[in-house]
Amino acid sequence: MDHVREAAALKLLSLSTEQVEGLLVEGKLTIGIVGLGRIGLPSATAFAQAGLQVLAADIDPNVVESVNAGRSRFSDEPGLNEALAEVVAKGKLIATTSTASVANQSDLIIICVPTPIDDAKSPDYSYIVSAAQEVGVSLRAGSIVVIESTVGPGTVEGLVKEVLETASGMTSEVDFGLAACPERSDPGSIMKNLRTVPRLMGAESERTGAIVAAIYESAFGVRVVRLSNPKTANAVKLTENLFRDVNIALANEFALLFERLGIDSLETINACASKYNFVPHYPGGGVGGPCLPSNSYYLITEGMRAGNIPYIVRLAREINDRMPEHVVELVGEAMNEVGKTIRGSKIAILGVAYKPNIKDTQLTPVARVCEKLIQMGGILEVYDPMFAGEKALGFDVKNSLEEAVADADCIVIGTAHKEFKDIDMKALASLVSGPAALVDSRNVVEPVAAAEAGFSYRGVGRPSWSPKSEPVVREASIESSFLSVG
Ligand code: SAJ
Repeated sequence: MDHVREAAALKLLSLSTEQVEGLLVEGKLTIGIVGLGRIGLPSATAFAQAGLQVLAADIDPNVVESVNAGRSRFSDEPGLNEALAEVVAKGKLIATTSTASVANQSDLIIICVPTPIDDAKSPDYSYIVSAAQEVGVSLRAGSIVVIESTVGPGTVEGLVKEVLETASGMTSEVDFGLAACPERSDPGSIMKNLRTVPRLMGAESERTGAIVAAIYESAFGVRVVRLSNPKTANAVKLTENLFRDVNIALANEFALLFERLGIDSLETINACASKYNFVPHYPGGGVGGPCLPSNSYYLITEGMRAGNIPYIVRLAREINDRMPEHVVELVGEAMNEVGKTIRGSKIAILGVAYKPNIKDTQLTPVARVCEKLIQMGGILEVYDPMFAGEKALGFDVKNSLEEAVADADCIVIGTAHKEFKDIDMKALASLVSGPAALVDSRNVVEPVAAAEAGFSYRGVGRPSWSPKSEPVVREASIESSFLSVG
């Protein structure tokens, strides 16, 4: 092992936590961030706001240029733009396309690059491998590497460590430290979450763990939950996301059943929430975003390797992935009720983002709804306040709701943006080519109000209403109970 490799000005790995805390107070630690995405950029900004020097790398030169100009592309992250402009102006955050220079000049290097899944639904770790490769080549002895990207349990101790050791010619926990500190921030409130949500951290050694914990606690003022090793930290991260995906699937399954029993699943969920140990999750048009639709497959992949498939996790994916088709079924039904068919009809889509008040369509379930409706001959107009006047999902997004719904035969609510919360149903009904259908895939509008305004109303897990304000019990049909056993 060539220990002659250039040593870091200060060998972070060999310092006591007291020494580290001293350097933190003096702002004498350099933090390297690799990947300036929705997690990396706010993290870089927050570390710089904590008085630390931050060097940040991104493969996209446009991203680097805008960051060095103090501009962020995440207009939907409250507090980020102002904070970024401030720390860049102070010279506390410098961006570059050179991962090598960041690795070579930083004491703690944090990798937060995407970990998507490929078409075969297997984890695609190519971004994290190339980042680890580039960091490894320029890593200085004594530095510590932290993985914030979400990965399968064992990937940090396995694949990532191997790449770092091979590229650097050094040994983890001898020449450099390695830890996992999976991000837990909610897109749309990341700057706040960074300073309020306790962090998870598992390191390859107690020493590295203590140093990394000291840095995160000092920089963000949050508690660090120490786990016994990186794979456990990653398992915790996946557990909390899959807990969510599985409970959403349960809510969706109940919703499909309750639609047939004429029971309002929202009423049931709100009543259940009166019990102390019930965690409400809500049915809807599906599960989107860069996290939940992919995270399950990290665990399923590890499970298959270990000969123990997490069936509930896999089934939950199946249930949630079928919800867009159910929304299309509701569109067909509601339109039939007003004597219309999807083919040749104008359908207004309100909201394409994968969740409310965010400018992000990654793996949005609305895309599948649109695709299917177009295949069935529907003519779509789209309005989303986060993309007004811009392109999203290949659509020219209208500048206003009114523009999108004008003369529509059907309205589909795809995302529960706050702008849609208080829509005046009667005013809306005056704009459409009545009688029209309204399908709410996100429980935004009041069913009765929609029916009283003359819409044929359908909602996921909600009682259906005809335009004459009469409740409609949906007919049982085999294909809808797609998981009917036996
Ligand atoms: N959804 C439902 N019903 C619900 C909640 C959500 O259908 O009751 C849908 C949403 O509409 C959306 C999808 O699920 O399409 C994901 O929504 P989300 O609120 O989970 O949003 P993400 O994916 O942006 O954030 C999740 C969060 N995880 C947890 O809350 C456990 C966030 O805290 C994580 O940091 C993030 O994943 C991540 O990066 O892993």
